[in-house]
Amino acid sequence: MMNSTKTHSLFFVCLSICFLCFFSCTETDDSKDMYSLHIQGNSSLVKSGSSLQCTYQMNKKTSLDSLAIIYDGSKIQTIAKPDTLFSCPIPDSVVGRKSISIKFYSEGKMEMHTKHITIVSDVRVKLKKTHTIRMYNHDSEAYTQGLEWHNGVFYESTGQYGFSSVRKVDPETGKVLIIKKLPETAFGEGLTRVGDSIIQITWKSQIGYIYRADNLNKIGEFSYATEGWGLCNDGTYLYMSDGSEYIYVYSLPHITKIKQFPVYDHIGAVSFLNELEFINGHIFANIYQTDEIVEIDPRTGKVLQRFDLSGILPDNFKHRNIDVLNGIAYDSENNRIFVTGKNWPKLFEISL
Ligand SMILES: [Ca+2]
Repeated sequence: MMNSTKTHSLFFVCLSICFLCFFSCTETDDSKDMYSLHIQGNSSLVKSGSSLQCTYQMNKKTSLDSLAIIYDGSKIQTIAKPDTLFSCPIPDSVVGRKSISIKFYSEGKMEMHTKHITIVSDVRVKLKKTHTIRMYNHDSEAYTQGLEWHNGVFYESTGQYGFSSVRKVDPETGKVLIIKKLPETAFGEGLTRVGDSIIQITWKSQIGYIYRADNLNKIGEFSYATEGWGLCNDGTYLYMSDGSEYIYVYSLPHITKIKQFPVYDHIGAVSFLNELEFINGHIFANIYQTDEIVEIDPRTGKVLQRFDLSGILPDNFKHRNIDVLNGIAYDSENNRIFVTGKNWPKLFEISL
């Protein structure tokens, strides 16, 4: 027969186990989120400068003192004793994927919930037709990948393995004044002039070349991590495209990557950004495989205007090797814009 002391001990051990189990279960309940956050509407299509309607649900009986709204890492607003439906103001700034976090403050505790949203441009862009002002000759064997105007001549980069080059071209005749061939392994892409130098990038070899602008003698090389498509500069930064919706920003003169930003219109991301040109504070980009050029604000990534160049090359100049529109150049002294295409026999001055 079990003595009464042992019976009592066993009883207390069992009681203790039940007690511990109860409190550990209660602790698990305590760790459950006090709040749930919901964003109303389409979080993948939030207009820059608009307001996002948010709601929260209280999963535990508590007293909410205030909440703070954190947008893209910065606090933008605090609301005391908020209603369950509240507005999150979206700053009129940079487009793309952003985070929005809500910090709930209640009874000395803070709980944060984060959602990801996509900010599109608030600028509703319509396709605008361009007009040809003048037509020039262009080398119909130049697979144009980069075009720039400086001091009365065009600087041009051409592509294709075994045929890539950098060249200086007389605008009036289309005659090639100086040409330097690239290695067989390099596929020439975007090109831009910085001071007395011409900078050219290549498609997949992640190597860029630097030349003297006067004689196109190579004076340096540099590397980068993406594909190289288009290139332009504003005197302080180089802007590079890689066929995606991103533009990569490099500092000058040492070509060091600073950042990248995505380009969006009012519908979504604008990808296949190709040849670039910097004109009056904005970046102009060919959209690969289309007859369109977009105008981009480099401070926000928003598309400001969209231009339709379809039909610019008359049918009687088309031949079997004609490829897509590519190449934008700007003569800032005379405010002239030029465009051409891959293997196009003509080059055009246009008005936007
Ligand atoms: Ca250009």
